[in-house]
Order: sequence, then C-alpha cells, then structure tokens
Amino acid sequence: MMSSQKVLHVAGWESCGFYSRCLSVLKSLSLLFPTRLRVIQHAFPDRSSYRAWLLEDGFRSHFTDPRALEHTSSPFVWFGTGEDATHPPSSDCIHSYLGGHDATLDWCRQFMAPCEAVAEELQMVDDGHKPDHGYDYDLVVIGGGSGGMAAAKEAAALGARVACLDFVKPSPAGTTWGLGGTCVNVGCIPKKLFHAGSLLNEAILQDSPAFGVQIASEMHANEVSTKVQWPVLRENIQNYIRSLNFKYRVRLREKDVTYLNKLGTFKNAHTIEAVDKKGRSSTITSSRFLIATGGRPTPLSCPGGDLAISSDDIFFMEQSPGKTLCVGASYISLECAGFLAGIGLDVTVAVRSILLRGFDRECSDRVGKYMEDHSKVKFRRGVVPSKLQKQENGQIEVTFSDGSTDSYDTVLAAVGRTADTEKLGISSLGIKVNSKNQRILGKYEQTDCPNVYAVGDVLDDTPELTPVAIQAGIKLARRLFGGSKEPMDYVNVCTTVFTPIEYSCVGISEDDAISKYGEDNVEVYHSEFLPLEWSLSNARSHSSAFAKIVCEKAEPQRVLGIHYVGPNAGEVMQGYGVSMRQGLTYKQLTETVGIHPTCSEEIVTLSITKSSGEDAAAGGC
Ligand code: FAD
Ligand code: NA7
Repeated sequence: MMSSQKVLHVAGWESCGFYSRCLSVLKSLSLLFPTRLRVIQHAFPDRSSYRAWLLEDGFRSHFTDPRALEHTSSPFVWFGTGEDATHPPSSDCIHSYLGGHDATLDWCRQFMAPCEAVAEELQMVDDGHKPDHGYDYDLVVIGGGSGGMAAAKEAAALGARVACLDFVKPSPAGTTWGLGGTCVNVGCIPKKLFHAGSLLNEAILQDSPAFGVQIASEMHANEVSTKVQWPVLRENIQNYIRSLNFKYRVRLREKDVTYLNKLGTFKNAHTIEAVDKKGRSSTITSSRFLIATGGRPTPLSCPGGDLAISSDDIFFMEQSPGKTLCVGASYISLECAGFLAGIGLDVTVAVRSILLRGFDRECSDRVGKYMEDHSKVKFRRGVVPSKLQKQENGQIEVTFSDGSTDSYDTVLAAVGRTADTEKLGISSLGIKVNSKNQRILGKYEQTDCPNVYAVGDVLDDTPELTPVAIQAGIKLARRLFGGSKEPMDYVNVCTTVFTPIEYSCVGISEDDAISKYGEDNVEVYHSEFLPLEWSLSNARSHSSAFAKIVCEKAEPQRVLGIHYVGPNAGEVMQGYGVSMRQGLTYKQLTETVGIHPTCSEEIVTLSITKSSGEDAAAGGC
C-alpha cells in the first residue's frame, strides 16, 4: 500500500563527488516537488565504512535485481519507504534498486522530462485508490501475458501488493499451454523459431550449392535435398517454450507477485471470482484491476468452420500439417504460410481482398510476389471458404466462394483475432467494448470503470504487438504506483512481418502519407537491390530486396515512414525506430554513414525519388 510520493534512499561516502552530485540533484527535485519525491540520505564517513556496509555486511544482497548484487561504487540508490534516515540503513525500507550515479541522473531527467500529454494525463479519472484501502491487493492483474506480467512486476517493484491471474482456456481443437500468454506460447516465439527453421532449410537448399557447400552424402551431385522433420522441430521449440514458462513463474515469485493459475471474472468493481482448473472458486478483492487478457483467433464462421485449426494449434501439431490452406491474408496467415512452405509443404493462401491490410501496399505486394515466385506459395485471390467437409481419407474438402473445391490435410484459419472479454463480466461495470472485435475502449489505459485498467491486445485501437503490451503495462504501473505522469506513446512503433522475405516498417505507409498530406506534399525515395548474400545463388537471381522512405516534400523533409523488404528486416529497422522518435529528416538520414556491405545501408543511401520516374533498381555499390 503506498501513496504516489516516491521515496528514494541514497547511500554513499561523504567526500565522493558522484554521491554529492546525485544527492544535490535529488534534493533539489524533492524541494521543488515535495508531494512527488522524498529523499533520504545515508552518508558514510569514508569509502571503507561504506563498502563494509554495502559488501561485507551484505546490504546489497537484500535486493533481487542482479545489478544491485554487482554494485560496488558510490552512490547506491534505491526506492523504498521511511521518514528519516537510519544508520546504517535498514533492509526494512527496501522496495527496489535504482542504480548508481548514471542511472539516478537518468531517472531525474525522466522525472523532469517535458511530456506533451502531461496536461491531458492529469485528466485521468480519480480511481479512488487510497493507501489504507483494506482490499486484499493494491492491484490484481487478469492475464499473465506480455502486458499483464510486465505491469504486475513493475507495480510490485514499486511497492504495490500485486496478484496476477493467468488461465488458458483450451482452443476449440483442445490445445492448451503454460504461463506467459500468446507471445511465448502461440505467437512470436514459436512463429519466429519455425520461421528460422524454414530459412535454414531454404539456405541449405538454395544458397549452399553456390557457396560450394555440399552435404557429405550428396557429394556426387551439385545439388542438395533436405527433409525437415516436423516432430523434431516442434519438440525442440516446445521444450524451449516450457523452459520460458518456468522462468516466468520464477520471475513473478522473485518480484513478489502472487501468481494464481485461475480464471478471473468480475463480480463488482473491487471483487473478482477466481476459479482454478478443478473448478474450485474463491473471491479476491483489490483496489485496482488491470485487464490484460489479450485476444484469441476468430473462428471461421462458414459451415464446417470448426474443422479448421488456428495459430493456437499449429505449433503443437504432433505431425507435419501436410498440404495446408491458410485462410486470411494478413500478418499471421502469411507468416504461417511462409514457414510451412519454407519447410517444404504444399501451401495455399485464400485471400479475401488484399495482402497485409494496413501495411504499405507496394511492399505488401512485393512480399506476396516473393512468396509466390520464390517460396511457391499458391494464392487464391478473391475467395473465401464457404464450406469445409471432412473426407473419408482424413483430408478436409474446402468449397470456395467461387464454387471451386480442393482438399487439404490442414486448414488454418487466420482471419483476425477477437479480444478475450466475453466472459469477464465487465459489462455490469459499465466497461464498453468495440462491438467488432470486443476490444475494450479506454483512454490512457483506463476503462469506463475508473479503478479498472486495460493493456495489450485487449485494449482497442492499439497495435497488437508484444513490446507495445509490455511498455504500456510498465508505464501504466509507473503512473499508478510510481507517481509518473508519462502516458504510453503508441506512435512510430516498429514492426516486422516474418514472411519468407521479411518486411519491416516504422511510421506510415506511402498510401497513408498521400491520403493524409496529399500527393504533391509527399516525396518517396526508393531502391530495389540484390542483397550481397544472395548474389552467388541462381535460385535468388530473380528476387530482390527493397527499401523506401516516405518524406514530407517540404524542407526539412521530415521522414514519415521507413519500409524495408529483405533479409533480417527486424534487425534492420529497430535502430531507425529510435531516430523516428526524434523527428528524423531525410538530410539526417543521408548524412549518416552506412555500414558496408549491408542491406541496412540502402536506407541511408536512398537517392532515387519515385517522382523522378527513374528505376528503383538503378543504384549500385
Ligand atoms: P496475451 O499475451 O494474449 O496474454 C493474455 C493472457 O490472459 C493469456 O495467457 C490468457 O490465457 C489469459 N487470460 C485470458 N482471460 C483470462 C481470465 N479471465 N483469467 C485469467 N487469465 C486469462 N507480436 C510481436 O510483437 N511480434 C511478433 O512477431 C508477433 N507474432 C505473433 C504471431 C502470432 C501467431 C500471434 C497470434 C501473435 C503475434 N504477436 C506478435 C502478437 C503478440 O503475441 C501479442 O500482441 C501479445 O502477446 C499481447 O500480449 P497481451 O499481454 O495483451 O495478451
Ligand atoms: P488481421 O490483421 O485482422 O487480418 C485478418 C485477415 O483475415 C485479413 O487478411 C482479412 O481480410 C482476412 N479475413 C477476415 N475475415 C475473413 C473471412 N471471413 N474469410 C476470409 N478471410 C478473412 O489479423 P491477423 O490474425 O493476421 O493479425 C492480428 C494481429 O495479431 C496482427 O496485427 C499481429 O500484430 C498479431 P481483409 O483484408 O479484411 O479482406
């Protein structure tokens, strides 16, 4: 139980310059903002008495943060409780470790940072939280996925009493998994590992002969063949995921978060019913709640739709999915189609309208063309399944909306996701959802019931991405329990589509820039190029990578979007994302010296404008 005032303890030896500097900055802040910060100083007469207390007497060993356990210098700064200094400092006053001189000054900068939304943020509705509220917890988080766990750990580190419920309802096909939510169990992690497996297979098959690599048993021929053993790949990935499930449990315990493997449902604004897997029910009360229940795949609604599996099932299949139809043409469908084709399966994608709605059209079409030409994925455009029927041989016959039929071993539906809010009991609390996807409506992660908050995929109008859920959860916890005024910034979030040719971007698409600013006000620089690592392989000779930046035409040509289609796209884009947050201009980009020979350097050397009509493939080394 705590108020929003931060209490910072600063220990060091008196003549240490770093200690004095930190102390004077912190004291000034506490003088200026007495309701937000109290500083308690612990001065030691000299270096040896300080180190004896910190190291030999083992004060630092009371912290769980590994950085604290390594800390030897002065000052040593931590969040805690207390009114006055005790000497030596007592371990009773500890909440969490902040750091030494640099970390403390960084924290002070953050404390003072001007923030556009601060004024608005102050308009968050008072949720009635009081230190002496009398409920079981300060915060109960419903959903132990990316956002929920991050928020729970941060709130606990800030001194709040926190419980986190995580309960996995089996998919319609009966698949279930462990702690950690979508990302670790049925999302980013298994997807990226299957993708890595498929890239490896492709590199061996298509690139290795050109680099003179031959598999020993095939040395008589200048070609190699491979067979990906699905059960081995699946088992190794699942073992890795199980190790992560275990780690997450340990981390929650280390951070003093009570983990409950129970399904939560609201009874009223301060009470939930928690039911375990044996059906045993209990009641938990809390001053504040955070809904972080994520989403689940939307099922196929056509007759026989229940024969289709979803991304909740594909990573657990005991045997190879075989000939597969992926229904849907966005992120998840194309990624799954990509890795299945990459490990050698016969894959078709049913495309209702366009590929990758919401992404840059030109780049999305390049992804599709590469998958079609290079990965041999078949696209059935302008159709949706109208009926699925099990056949005697075990295959599923799919009738498409154009009347055609085909049979598949597996049908994977990836037609969007629906927020997991239906049985949460939130409507009785006045919490509104978007009727199209059941995602919760809210501002600054606060719902219409002021003491109930929401982060991650369950919150409407935010990108469905793990780092977004994590950062929103952490920032919310800091606002609720750490006195922060910083809202989550959902703008300029980088993302990557892990298709056989990867596509990453930050900022807006060319199409969106034109509709927002007008064609005459937008300049596009682009380049089509052959990544050096592809240059020896005949199998790659018809493919190319692509980079484009979308800028305002007027000086200083602010960059509105960066798009890249090629190898290692996620690795390429992350750093540009940092620059975009600082208001990157075209000049700043091109004044940056590239790293040669890389694909990323294409982005800092882009010079051909689309408006010039010159061929995007005209550049060179
Ligand atoms: P989740 O991680 O979904 O966690 C919600 C948790 O709450 C679940 O464990 C659920 O079982 C539990 N729960 C639900 N209801 C209750 C209840 N009533 N009581 C208790 N527990 C409950 N994002 C990326 O950034 N990069 C990627 O490469 C990427 N790839 C993806 C690939 C796939 C196939 C999918 C499906 C998603 C991918 N995502 C990716 C998205 C990412 O996984 C999600 O954005 C992220 O997991 C959302 O986190 P969350 O905390 O909102 O919810
Ligand atoms: P999206 O991005 O919502 O895309 C859903 C796709 O499924 C999209 O191509 C839709 O086509 C298509 N769709 C939707 N309904 C149908 C039906 N009934 N039949 C056939 N095709 C359909 O969902 P994803 O699952 O790919 O990704 C969700 C998020 O999860 C994503 O942002 C990642 O961050 C993680 P449309 O373009 O609407 O015609």
